[in-house]
Amino acid sequence: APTQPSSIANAPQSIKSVAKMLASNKYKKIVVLTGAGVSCNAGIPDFRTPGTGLYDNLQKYNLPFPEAVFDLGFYARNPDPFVQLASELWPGLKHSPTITHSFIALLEQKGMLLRTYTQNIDMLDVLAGVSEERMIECHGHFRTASCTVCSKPFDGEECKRIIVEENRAPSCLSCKGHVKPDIVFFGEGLPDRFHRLVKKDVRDADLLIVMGTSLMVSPVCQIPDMVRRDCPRILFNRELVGTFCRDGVKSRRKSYSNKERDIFHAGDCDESVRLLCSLLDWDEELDELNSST
Ligand code: CNA
Repeated sequence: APTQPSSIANAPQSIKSVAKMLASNKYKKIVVLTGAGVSCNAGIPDFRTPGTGLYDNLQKYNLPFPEAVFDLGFYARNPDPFVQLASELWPGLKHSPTITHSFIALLEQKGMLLRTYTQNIDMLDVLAGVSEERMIECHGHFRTASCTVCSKPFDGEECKRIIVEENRAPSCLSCKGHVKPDIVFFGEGLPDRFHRLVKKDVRDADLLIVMGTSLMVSPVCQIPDMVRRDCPRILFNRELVGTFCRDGVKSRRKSYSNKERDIFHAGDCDESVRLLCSLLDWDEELDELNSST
């Protein structure tokens, strides 16, 4: 008989349990929720990881507080820090989807994905092949732009050119206010699409997979507490976050406590996803998807 690689034989129980669930054919309405952690391996820093996170590396911008870089009031007075940051991190220029992004696209390909909610603004899920229909970019994206004063739309390509090549904030053609890409700043509302779909999605979800987020930003951080009580919750993250519990202890009841329904696997989400896909024999499909991006 073929021998299994030792990494599979020694896979931790948490990953084995998730593999068993995904292999069972029971879960066809998976809701995925991601944050900056899933893009760290693509070379985009997250916010809050001590040392490497963006909030620890903003000294050169001389900000009064780290969040100012995404603050509407501050942008009106001083758009330069955001413009500099955006020109360095503009999506699609330097960064490619990670294994975790491709895993989400694979779930869609297999007909198991109801929706993926990302807090990221890097558009890597789209590049990985997740369809617009299955995707909610909760904090917006860089494809379109508008005026921060009068909300008038501004050409997205022109906004990119001015920020990346001229390193300045574009001016609104009507009111001369500062234009910015349509990513959600602190104090701004989330896109209509989020509000339109979230309530039904959490009701319909049969499995929740959360990856690479500190669950600190509202209202997205509430999603894990909005799914039905009988919806199992999986967390692939470096640290335990939100209301997730460390050890899931299964019970036969219909309504579970978090302790009973949660599975937490600590570590790098790409490594967790890779191991999971090996157990499921999905690794070839995963690699194929990832190398085509
Ligand atoms: P965050 O608060 O920085 O948290 C990131 C989380 O991911 C932390 O819990 C980390 O421990 C964890 N983490 C980091 N690396 C890994 C890894 N390789 N594997 C597993 N877990 C990891 O970021 P959130 O997304 O929770 O915060 C929400 C903000 C961050 C959103 O508004 C985003 O728009 C914003 N953001 C987005 C990007 C991006 O688009 N790539 C980058 C930086 C910040």
